Amino acid sequence: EVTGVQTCALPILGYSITMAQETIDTNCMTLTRFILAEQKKHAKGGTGDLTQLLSSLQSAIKAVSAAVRRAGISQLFGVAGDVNVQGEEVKKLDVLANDLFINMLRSSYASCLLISEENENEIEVETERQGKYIVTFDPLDGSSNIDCLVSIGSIFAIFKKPHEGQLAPGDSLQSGRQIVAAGYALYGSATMIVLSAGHGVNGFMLDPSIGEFVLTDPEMTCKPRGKIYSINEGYEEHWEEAVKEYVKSKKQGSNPYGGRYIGSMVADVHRTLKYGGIFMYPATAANPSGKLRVLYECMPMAYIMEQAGGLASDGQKPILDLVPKKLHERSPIFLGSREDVEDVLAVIKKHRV
Ligand code: AHM
Ligand code: MG
Repeated sequence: EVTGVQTCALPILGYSITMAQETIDTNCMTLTRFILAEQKKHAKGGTGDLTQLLSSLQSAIKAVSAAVRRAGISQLFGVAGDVNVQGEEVKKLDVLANDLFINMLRSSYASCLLISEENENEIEVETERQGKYIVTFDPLDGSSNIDCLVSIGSIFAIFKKPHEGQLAPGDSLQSGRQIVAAGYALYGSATMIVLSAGHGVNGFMLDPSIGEFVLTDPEMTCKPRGKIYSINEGYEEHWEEAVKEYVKSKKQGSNPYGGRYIGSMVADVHRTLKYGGIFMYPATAANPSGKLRVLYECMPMAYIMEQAGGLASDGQKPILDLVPKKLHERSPIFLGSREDVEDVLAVIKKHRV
């Protein structure tokens, strides 16, 4: 006879997960260490000013990254001039990024002139803090993507003051061939700096546990041909015939290219560098010079691409051969895998004869 409640003893399933052991590399190649080593190798007798400058840029980028990561929480989104719950004025993320870049660069004692996308005029560093470098930058590019959490980035190029003595008008309008170092920071699923100082391209990922950028992508190269084209197709009707023909050709045949367009130049260029392919921002009927700015968008990206074995052209000549006449001058741009860029240039040439 069965009395009482029968209980069925189910075994309690217990298990333990062994988390991947966090290993700490006691000899990791941080960006600062890498720059120091590069300077020793390639700039014997250098003053260390570039190292100092790059280290200030790194500080600005770390702070921008931190701000980007908690923008929603700390109410950085929205319009500049908004007032937060404490009644303090809230700075829009791109204004904050600009302030960070300017303040860090100014206090590096290595720069004399700053050209920012956010400032109509160039910023002259106080005489007592001046160094020999001219820095152009877009502190937070991809503004339309900020509020929806899509990847954004910072872009920069470093030039030298072209002469001794006091700054003179036109010092900031140099050819891209004068660039000393350039790169970008991508605030994506991780924060990454991609940098070149004229000896190839290297990528460093921010390790938040130590607050350092660590070399993760050494000697980056852009493959000679990719399988992705990247352009804002919404403007197709307004492109020149050559661009229409080229983009159409990428969609035809049994093996069409994939289309990808994020709308943040840093993210689109970074993907092009990593996977190959082509990124284009051509002229349109309304904007015969395209949209992207020569000094702090086109040139730094062109420098990285050329250093990685790729190409960057305005449709006629290499972007790095341009000499802008105005600070915020724009240029059409076609950049990426060598063969892909050569293809579009061939179509453009065919249409111009
Ligand atoms: P921004 O400097 O106002 O952010 O504009 C630059 C951005 C680039 O990141 C991107 O490549 C391009 O604008 C996208 O423009 P569009 O929306 O016209 O395709
Ligand atoms: Mg921009």
